Amino acid sequence: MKIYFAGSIRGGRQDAELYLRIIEKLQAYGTVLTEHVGAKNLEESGEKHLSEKEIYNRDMAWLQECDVFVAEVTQPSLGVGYEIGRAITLNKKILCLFRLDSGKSLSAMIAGAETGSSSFVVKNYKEEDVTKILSEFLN
Ligand code: 6IA
Repeated sequence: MKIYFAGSIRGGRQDAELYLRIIEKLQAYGTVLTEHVGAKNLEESGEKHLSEKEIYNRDMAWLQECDVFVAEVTQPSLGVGYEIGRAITLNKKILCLFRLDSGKSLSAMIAGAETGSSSFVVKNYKEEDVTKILSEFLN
């Protein structure tokens, strides 16, 4: 299974370590195409050598290629919102994870996009629930 994981980069890296822990759990189900999203130091992960265009084109190719799309949406990010919109158009199976205890409120454009079917799921979660949520969504 090819998994596209989305998380904030320029929107703010406060949750980067959490992204890495989610990515490690996702790797039990298949290949995470976007491993760098959880990298402690993105500059060291090689992203620095790519132009904006190269990053965009590569990410869009991965988005087309993926079987499932998982986003951690607590830290607002233009890029993640854009990727979710594109993933919907591509009819991908989508899981958005939002931490209620963050004190933030999720954009209505994500919370309201839920279809009620298994193809677009928004979960208010705590980190201890991630294993169970991923198992329900991916199995
Ligand atoms: O707007 P944001 O930067 O927060 O958008 C984050 C989302 O867009 C992630 O889910 C990524 O899939 C994608 N994305 C945005 N920027 C990059 C990137 N730049 N590399 C890979 N994916 C990206 C690296 C720049 C770095 C040297 C700071």
